[in-house]
Amino acid sequence: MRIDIITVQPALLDGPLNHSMIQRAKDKGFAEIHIINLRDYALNRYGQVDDYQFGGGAGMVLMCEPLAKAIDSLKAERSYDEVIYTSPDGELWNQKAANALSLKNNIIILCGHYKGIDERIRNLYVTKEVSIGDYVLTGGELAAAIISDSIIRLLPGVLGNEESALTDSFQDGLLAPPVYTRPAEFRGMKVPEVLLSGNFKLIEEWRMSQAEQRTRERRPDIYNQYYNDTQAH
Ligand code: 6GU
Repeated sequence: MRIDIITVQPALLDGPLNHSMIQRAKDKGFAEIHIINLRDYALNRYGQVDDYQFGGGAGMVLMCEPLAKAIDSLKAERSYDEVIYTSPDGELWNQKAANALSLKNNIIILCGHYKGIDERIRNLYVTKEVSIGDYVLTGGELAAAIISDSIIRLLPGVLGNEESALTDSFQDGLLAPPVYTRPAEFRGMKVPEVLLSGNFKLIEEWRMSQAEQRTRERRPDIYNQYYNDTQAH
């Protein structure tokens, strides 16, 4: 899979996508991430990529021409499955959306900045608008990193244990159950007996009931969805 991220702040993406699991996914050839500096497509030698908004008001808007040039030059090389725009007014990002995008080959992520991008670019090029939550960020770069991370870790082979993505929180519609490691007793607190029993059927039942209980208590919205889905089967 290839992800091209168009941004006016490439440095913000240096850290999060160049370490740990995502770096390993790139090293192993499962994912390619290319950071495109929008200023390489600036209008003039001053590097201009934004301008005041028509109608007045505070805040700059990313201009049509640099964005169109940047996207066109990528599209001249290969076809893209999605052009994603990161913005607080997009659709809320979730595991289902990450699963769907992990099946694509090439995607562009356009990072919003300042007041956003000219509406005509959204109409002409953008196929999907994504928000990562109901709060405002200074720019879309951190959102692009989160979107990329959540997609790439789902690609087959990226996680060491193939099963571990399947047992994530949300993957079966529930939050994950509690986990424990050594020591079996810490400051008088013992690991639940069942986990030491070696009885895998009992362990599986315990984990399922813990996951259900935790989801019911913490995220009734998710629990109701899960409950309705399992009743329907
Ligand atoms: Cl995707 N971008 C910005 N700038 N703010 C956000 C967001 C995205 N998602 C939530 N807040």
